[in-house]
Amino acid sequence: MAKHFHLNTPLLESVGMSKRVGTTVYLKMDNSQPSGSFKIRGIGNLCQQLARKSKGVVCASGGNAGMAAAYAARQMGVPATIVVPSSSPPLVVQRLQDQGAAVKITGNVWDEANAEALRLAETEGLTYVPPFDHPLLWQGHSSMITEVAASLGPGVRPGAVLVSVGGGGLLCGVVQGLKDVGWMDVPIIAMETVGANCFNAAVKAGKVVTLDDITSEAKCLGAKTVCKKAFEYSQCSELTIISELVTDQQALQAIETFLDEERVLVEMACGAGLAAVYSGLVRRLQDDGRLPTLLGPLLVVVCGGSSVDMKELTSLKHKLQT
Ligand code: PLV
Repeated sequence: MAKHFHLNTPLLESVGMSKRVGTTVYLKMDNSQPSGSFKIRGIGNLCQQLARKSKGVVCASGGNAGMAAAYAARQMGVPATIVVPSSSPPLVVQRLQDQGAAVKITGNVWDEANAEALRLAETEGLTYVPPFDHPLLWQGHSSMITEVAASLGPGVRPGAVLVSVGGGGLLCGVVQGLKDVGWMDVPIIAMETVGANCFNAAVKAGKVVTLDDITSEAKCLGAKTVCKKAFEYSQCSELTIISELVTDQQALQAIETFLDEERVLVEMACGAGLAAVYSGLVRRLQDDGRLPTLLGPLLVVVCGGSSVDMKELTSLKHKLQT
């Protein structure tokens, strides 16, 4: 049995992005994880620790946490039930089933699917796998920063890190990783889409708030409430976390540019992060003095995602053009 389920992913220099930002941009290619996203780092870690002897795991997911849970469960020979909201496209259901999981569609948004997953854990005695709110997830996700530190080599550190935020698990993992390697002062740009902006709403309100609804097409960013830890980090004076929003149109455009320039297809959740570069936001933050003029490279976490194929991309284009 392998020690972990995730891979050490490549760190690639992006010529196209570097040109736009005016400093070297490195892409941490977590789209190339076996489950299609970074999620396997944390969920693999959590499943290894909590689900080895389980009679089954249950996870509520916009898609990618479910893919990771299904993948980890299959590796461990444990059955997986994944609860997805009706907003997840059919291709996600198919991919989860192909991964060997039983799929249940409940509710319109992730929070409703999660209530059902918690109920199933209770009534069926299954191990509940949270998609973003658990220290074992953050510990697993932090491995991506340790890998980046090893790839960059001694003496090189990023000028900033760019991530997408859904429920905040990736953000918490990145913060933990930065702490682990002594890069706690490196600013983090935390990106969401308008309509899936629970972190930004919490930062603005000065407390954790619950969104009325998820109106963005970035369904995998669609948690209505950010995890408490992510909010606490946003309030921590030792950290610089810049919370910003892009529109769905900007996220979609970013996916297309990334496909053209890097030859990799990612989903909207990831497009939200990439859009910070392609829409000129990173440059603007520097011009406004909110982000220091980057001396070190910009590290972009390519979180990936399985909720996309050419058909889904075309359908998104139609939806967002009107
Ligand atoms: N997606 C979760 C939560 O959905 C899920 O169930 O798959 N990038 C991608 C490709 C993602 O799938 C997610 C989360 C994120 C970024 C954001 O990560 P988080 O939730 O840890 O902030 C509701």
